[in-house]
Amino acid sequence: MSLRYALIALLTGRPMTGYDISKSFSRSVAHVWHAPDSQIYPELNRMERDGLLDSVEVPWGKKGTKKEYHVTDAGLTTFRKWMEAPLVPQRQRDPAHLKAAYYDFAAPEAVREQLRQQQAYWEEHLAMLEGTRATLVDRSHPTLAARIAKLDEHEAELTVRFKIYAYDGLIARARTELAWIEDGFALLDEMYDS
Ligand code: VNL
Repeated sequence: MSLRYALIALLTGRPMTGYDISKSFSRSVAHVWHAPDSQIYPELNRMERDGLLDSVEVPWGKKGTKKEYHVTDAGLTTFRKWMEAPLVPQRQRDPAHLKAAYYDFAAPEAVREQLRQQQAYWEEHLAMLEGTRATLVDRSHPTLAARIAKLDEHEAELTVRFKIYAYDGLIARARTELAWIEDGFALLDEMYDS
């Protein structure tokens, strides 16, 4: 359900074709709400059917056209209502933590390998988040740059600061995951002699 809010959020920046949405989404909103293209395209259709988005045909290639989506007034109202509604806390649901509680059922080498894979993932993810954050700070992120082009400086500052705030939360989490993985290696070393 939140995917539609994530898509409205993106499209409040500027109207986009489905292809632009998919490309831009993966470099921005996906960091806070991951979704594959296989969910995005059908959701855009449903959102247009439900009146949250509207589309116009824009030229594409030599003779073709493409749908460019924009947020309708109804879409913006729906989004604002959701933004101001109470936040429902998401209960814990992470296989890494489920497994961690029962790693006594697995061979230590298998555990070590999974910790290594998790570590590689989080290191890469952290670097990506920090890189993206830097493009928000200097306002060079293309999605953000297009969004703030039509804003005055005070509005632009507000837009940018909240985005940086969101990334600071993601970066802090990634660092915590990495420290926790280190603790996992230390626990293996302590409990199994090699
Ligand atoms: C936007 C731009 C969002 C860059 C982002 O992440 C981002 C935006 C939530 O303008 O919607 O990294």
